[in-house]
Amino acid sequence: MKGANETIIALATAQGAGAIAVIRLSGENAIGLVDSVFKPRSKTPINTADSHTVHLGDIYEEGRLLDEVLVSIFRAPRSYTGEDVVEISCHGSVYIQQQVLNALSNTGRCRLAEPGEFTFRAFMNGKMKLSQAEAVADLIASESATEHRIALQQMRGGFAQNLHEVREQLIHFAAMIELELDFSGEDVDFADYTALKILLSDLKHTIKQLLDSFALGNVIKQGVPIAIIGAPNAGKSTLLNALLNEERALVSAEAGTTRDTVEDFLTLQGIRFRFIDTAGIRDTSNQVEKMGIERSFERARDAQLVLYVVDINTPEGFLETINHPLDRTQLSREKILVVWNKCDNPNQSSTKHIEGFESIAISAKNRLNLEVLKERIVARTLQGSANEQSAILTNSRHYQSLQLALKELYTVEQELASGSSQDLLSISLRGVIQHLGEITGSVTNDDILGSIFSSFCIGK
Ligand SMILES: Nc1nc2c(ncn2[C@@H]2O[C@H](COP(=O)(O)OP(=O)(O)OP(=O)(O)O)[C@@H](O)[C@H]2O)c(=O)[nH]1
Ligand SMILES: [Mg+2]
Repeated sequence: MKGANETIIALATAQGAGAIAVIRLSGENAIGLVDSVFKPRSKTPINTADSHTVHLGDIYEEGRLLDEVLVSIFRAPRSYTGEDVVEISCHGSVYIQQQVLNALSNTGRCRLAEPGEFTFRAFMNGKMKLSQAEAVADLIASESATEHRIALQQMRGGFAQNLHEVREQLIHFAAMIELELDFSGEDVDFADYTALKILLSDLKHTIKQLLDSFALGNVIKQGVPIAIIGAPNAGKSTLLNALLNEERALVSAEAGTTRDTVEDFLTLQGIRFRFIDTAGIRDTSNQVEKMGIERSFERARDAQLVLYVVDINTPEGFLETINHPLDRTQLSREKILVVWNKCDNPNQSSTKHIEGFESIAISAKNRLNLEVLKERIVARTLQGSANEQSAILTNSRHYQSLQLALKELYTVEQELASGSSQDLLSISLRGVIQHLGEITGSVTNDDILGSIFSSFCIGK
């Protein structure tokens, strides 16, 4: 999804002849934008209206009445997305609804929302809880999404439930240990310590994996970074433009055109990518170009995948050039996808296989093989990261809770190993339960009591 500050617009309900359709806008200038085409009956402009108010009036485009509508105002942060939101309920035919939508987008001050983008914004603005994590899939996926979307969805679901189940078991153990305290002196073991150790070790593994996944979770929110690297004139900027389908970066036959990095978002198969065009890498005495090249290295290092663009007509220096960023940035070879560009030239030499690198032949200029390249980018991204993990952590609060839980968990393990007393053990175990509870729901001591009474009938 593109710029987060833009106002977005979409038809929010099903449309049909005679039905009422709701057009929703969200963003900084949503209210001002609607104000520019809306004449309220009350004569008081909606610009000054309070949050959660409804206004009857007419929508005009260039003096022409389009429809009589109801306009609902929701001011930030008290709205679905957390931004200023306007909902326009209009009637009339599908044609009229479309006209109203067009009148708003024709102002040039908003753009059509991508699928799930309202939810995405709600999530980014902290309007959504973990229990709604399934919606995260929607926010990054397009409606036409494929099995990758399902894969992502599955990755995202589940982990809260898993932690919840482990927490329940820990509560049971804590209850047993506390019971032993009540019977102290009688040397009875209610708790199965072997089972507890296994459970803790599994939990440790799960938490570590979740903590590791946080980097990827963040990456998904920010867009998976894909750096476009290579020698000057290889066609990096042309490739960026071709992928984005717009003239985003300057292209010229002169080597050293791109000095600073240029980046933009593109959603492929439901995954949000951030493509970064960089300055061509070469030895130069020009200070500005040098600084640009320094940036190219940085972007390559931070990227999830590096598209290393090589002009197929001048592939000779390939290994020297590629070794340069490899040496400089400790870039791992697995992160590189070699893109042989300019494959439209009839006199070109054939592509060379380079040991240790996956490569693909395209023509950025003539848009040859671009779809294959996109597919490889998606596949490499899923294979490189997502597939290894069953769940992705995206919330920094959960990240902190899990870190604390892990710390307490180490304490419990130490105490178990050193044969600490039950009361110490119970305190640290409760610590783990507490921090897990911060993610899955609240924990009270009643939970522990409840478990005692439900699983045990003391005194009977
Ligand atoms: N024939 C052909 N020419 C291409 C292709 N891609 C890019 N070019 C041309 O190659 C030249 C350089 O393209 P750019 O996209 O500016 O190259 P760059 O890698 O961004 O170059 P720097 O910014 O200088 O590092 C331009 O004249 C492009 O039109 C291609 O697929 N085929
Ligand atoms: Mg360039």
